[in-house]
Formats: sequence, C-alpha cells, structure tokens
Amino acid sequence: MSLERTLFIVKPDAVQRNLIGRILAHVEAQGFRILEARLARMTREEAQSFYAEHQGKPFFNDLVEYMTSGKVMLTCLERENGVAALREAVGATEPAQAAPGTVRKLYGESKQMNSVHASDSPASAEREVKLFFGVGALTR
Ligand code: FUP
Repeated sequence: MSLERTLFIVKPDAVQRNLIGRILAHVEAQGFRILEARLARMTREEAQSFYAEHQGKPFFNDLVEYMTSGKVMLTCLERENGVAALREAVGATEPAQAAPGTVRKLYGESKQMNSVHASDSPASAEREVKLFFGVGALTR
C-alpha cells in the first residue's frame, strides 16, 4: 500500500445544513490529510463533466441540477490506501443501506442528497482531482 490522493466533496445538502466541519473532522479523525480545499458553486459544465459517466441516465439532469444548487466543499484528501479507505468511510450510495458509522449513514438524506462524494477508483480520483484542482494537485 502507498499514499493515495482522492477527491472528496461535501455536497450542497450538507453544506446547507452546516455540516462541513463535522464531516471534515470525521475524515481527518480517520487519518485523511486535507491537501486542498475550496468552497465553490459548480457550474453546469463542471457538474456535467464531473458526472459524465452518468450522462443519459434518467437521474442525470436532476443530479446536475442538485450539484449546482448551492456551494460544495471541494477537497483533495491523502491517506494510505486512500481511494478505497475513503469509499469505505463514506458508505453506500443510498444512505439507508450504508454501514453504521459511515458519513452517508450519519448525514445522508436520500440517494441523491447523500451528503458527500468520494472517487470510486484510482483512475477516477486522478481525473476528478485534476478537474477541480489542476494537475499540480496530483504531485505537489
Ligand atoms: P457513488 O459512487 O456512491 O457516488 O454513486 P454513483 O456514482 O452510482 O452515483 C453518483 C451520484 O448519482 C450519487 F451520489 C447520487 C446520484 N444517483 C441518483 O441520484 N440516483 C441513482 O439512481 C443513482 C445515483
């Protein structure tokens, strides 16, 4: 295992409910280091590009609408085995099915408003970190 970087986003529903601090404290307590962080409202183009793999699915337009509905907290996190470890810390897409103690179980409201995003593979992590923080965030 080695240090890995991954993209973690506190989504609009959680930002709106004042959960940024609690959610970042939760992942920091599990050994993730915050390398980059920026509060921003995604543009429509950014959200469409970010979720390009879901283009054409029935939930795509609603998903883009939701992700651009308010500010998100964009972060790049680093940890040993970071990509898989963060997916485990975040839990299943549907909060009702997420394991106890995971971020989505604790804070998620629905499959769409599930409070956070975590990259699903090393390749996705690289693409997503680059999209929001530039290629330099992968090495510096
Ligand atoms: P995840 O990797 O857990 O974020 O989940 P997916 O990549 O499968 O889905 C991306 C986002 O699309 C989810 F966070 C929520 C949304 N989604 C829906 O709103 N409805 C669905 O049926 C599936 C996903």
